[in-house]
Amino acid sequence: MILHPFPYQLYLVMSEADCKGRNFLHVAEQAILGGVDVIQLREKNTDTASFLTKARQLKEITDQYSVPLIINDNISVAEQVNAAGIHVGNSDAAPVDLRQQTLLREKIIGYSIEYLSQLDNEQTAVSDYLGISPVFRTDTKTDTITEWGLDGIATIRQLTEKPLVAIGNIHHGNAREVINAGADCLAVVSAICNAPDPQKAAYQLKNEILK
Ligand code: TZP
Ligand code: MG
Repeated sequence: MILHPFPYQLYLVMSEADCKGRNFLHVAEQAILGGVDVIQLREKNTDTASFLTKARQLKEITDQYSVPLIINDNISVAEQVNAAGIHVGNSDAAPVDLRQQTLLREKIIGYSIEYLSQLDNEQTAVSDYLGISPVFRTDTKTDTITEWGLDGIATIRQLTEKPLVAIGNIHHGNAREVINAGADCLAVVSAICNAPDPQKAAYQLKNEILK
């Protein structure tokens, strides 16, 4: 699937654990009602059977609202739930190989960028969007390499026309400047999953993007 122009602006990345004891399906639904356009299920340290169960549950919610569900780095889960796409990082399955899988050929493939050199590679060429990972340092994911910052987004923006999804410590206080720097879409975990009111948090983020 070639997403041109990129139709999403607010992207929720979540695991059950990210919701810290709250019902993740309820958080997802509230987030959608607040304006989230796309959801990625990113289960780390979870076996495939349990990942699949969660993905099936979440897919019921996302389907109700026609919101695409993206699966982080698990081809089997992505295929079994007929997800809208898959997201991978630099050390995961390669987008070029994913694109060759019959069931993923027409799906969204997202690819996280941690080095500028990745912009020129064939993996970027076959991906539908690039994750700018992370924009700011975050406690949610600490095994990261490059903290891109606003300048990094601006640099990448000049080097590629691929849709850019910014992630890493984005919240409603910095959302506008991340968009101004050149991001097409903002991805968040804690700004929504840990918000007292996930629907309101999504709504406020979306408002900043649309300003
Ligand atoms: N990839 C890069 S940073 C990150 C991921 C999955 C976590 C972002 O979480 P938060 O809570 O929005 O900073
Ligand atoms: Mg990964």
